Amino acid sequence: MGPNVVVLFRFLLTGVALLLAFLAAVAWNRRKEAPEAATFAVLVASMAVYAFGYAGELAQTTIAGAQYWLNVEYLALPWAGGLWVLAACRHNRIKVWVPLLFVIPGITFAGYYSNFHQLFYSGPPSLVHRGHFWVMEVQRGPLSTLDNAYLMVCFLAGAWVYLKAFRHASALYRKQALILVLSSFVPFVGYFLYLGGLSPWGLDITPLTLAVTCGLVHYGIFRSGVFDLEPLARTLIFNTMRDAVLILDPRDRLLDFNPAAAHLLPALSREAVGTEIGLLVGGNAALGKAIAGTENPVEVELDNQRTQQGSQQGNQQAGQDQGSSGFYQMRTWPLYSDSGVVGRGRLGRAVIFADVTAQVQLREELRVGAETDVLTGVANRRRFHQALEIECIRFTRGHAPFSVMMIDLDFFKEINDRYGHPAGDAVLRAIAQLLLGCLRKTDVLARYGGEEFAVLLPETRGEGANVIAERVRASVGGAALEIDGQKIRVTISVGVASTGVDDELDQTMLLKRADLALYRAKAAGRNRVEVA
Ligand code: GH3
Ligand code: MG
Ligand code: MG
Repeated sequence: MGPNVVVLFRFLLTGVALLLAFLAAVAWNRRKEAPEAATFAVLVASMAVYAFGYAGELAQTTIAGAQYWLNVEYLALPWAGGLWVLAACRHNRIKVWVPLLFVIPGITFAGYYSNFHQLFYSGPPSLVHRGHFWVMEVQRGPLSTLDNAYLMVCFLAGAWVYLKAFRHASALYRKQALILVLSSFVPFVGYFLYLGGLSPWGLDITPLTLAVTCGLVHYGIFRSGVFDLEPLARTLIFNTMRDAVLILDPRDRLLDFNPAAAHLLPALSREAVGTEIGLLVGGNAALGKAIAGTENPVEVELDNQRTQQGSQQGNQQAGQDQGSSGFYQMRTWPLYSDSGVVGRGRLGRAVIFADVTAQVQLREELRVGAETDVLTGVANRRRFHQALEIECIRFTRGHAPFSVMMIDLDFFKEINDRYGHPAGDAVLRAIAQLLLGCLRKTDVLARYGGEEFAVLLPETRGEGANVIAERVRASVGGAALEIDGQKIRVTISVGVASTGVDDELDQTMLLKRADLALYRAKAAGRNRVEVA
């Protein structure tokens, strides 16, 4: 039974040593991605030496043999504390002066191997049989005590750094940060038990606890992206910035996002981390395409959660437009590791959405404004000519016939003279509304000049246009407009021109014909329709 426990424990230690060596190699391989990975690799490698040396020590039954393996352990042991603190600091982007961390290890290392003036061990070691084990018993000198104390202080300092990171970590990194906090306490507890004589048979269980720590950190590296943990300042900016940011890995899987992004894209959640972004925004094909595409920057339209959720932000759009959406300028940036060599160590990319809704709305307002008559709100002369141009193209392609009407108010000067210019303006507005009421949605009513309107009637032949013109004339002529409490009557004269069947279309000629017809209507006594 006895030897079995010894064999089992040594077997365990050797396994731990091999596992640590493997973890060290893995971390070393990732040193380009994260500066702390190299430090971590050296730390883990030193722990492997420690565990390996201890496994050797426990197999010995002579002082000389045990001493030999203790010497192997001490190659690594003094440096562990400094390495642990350095890895923690590098990990959290805390600047430290590296030599400072290794002053005491340097002294204790030299002290151990020289045992100068018996400062490390005050007397010769002895081998005692305890439980199933032969264990070295040493008489600690001041340097040995310093060595132990420094290791403990370092374990605590590392734990403190990780605890601080945990407190500032974004919600997404809480889990990783917690793993690191816990893992940094485990070896401390093990070492404390050993020094306090509380470990079974007085065995040094530190190598075992270290294996637990390294295993947890290993889990962090492979499963939770511990080395991708954001530094504190960057996390703060990331969390409070108004632009929505997604971080994607090289295979477009979601790694992280900020609160603004969660606000914008409800599909984002902690559970969604690791899922391909295309699947997450599957409902919005345009967005998925934009994210996957190479165009940069690109403008995307997204349902605006803020406006949909109601008016707590006082957004005026919310009331009038339920399905209101926002416009976002999307940019993507490749992300590189801190070692920063472009083309190497690419970690993924950031996708940033800047809210440009206000700019897009302004642009739209300017566009509409450039085409609208200020007084009446109907199209202006410019818009009329655009619409006419398009209709002409349609006509020459497919011979879709259309008509135009030129409308002029009769004796409008007298209205101005009698009721005043503001009342004249009100009459113009009222007439515009009357005309709109007589027309189809596809017709284009424009204020063409002072008291002159033009109407484009798509897909309308001469006969149809005459009917509409007559309806319009009768409607205006029969109406008594209520302006400032007074009833005002106005009549209009209308000139109509239409495209013929085999016409060579001349836009200017068509308008001129309508104008001539209008002139004839005026000459024939006004309040009339004349056809070109
Ligand atoms: P008719 O067309 O029947 O020959 O007579 P008219 O009095 O309408 O003819 P004219 O073209 O000589 O007068 C047009 C008037 O329309 C002159 C101008 O004061 C008025 N007018 C033009 N633009 C505006 C405007 O924006 N507001 C107001 N209130 N009046 C305008
Ligand atoms: Mg007139
Ligand atoms: Mg006129």
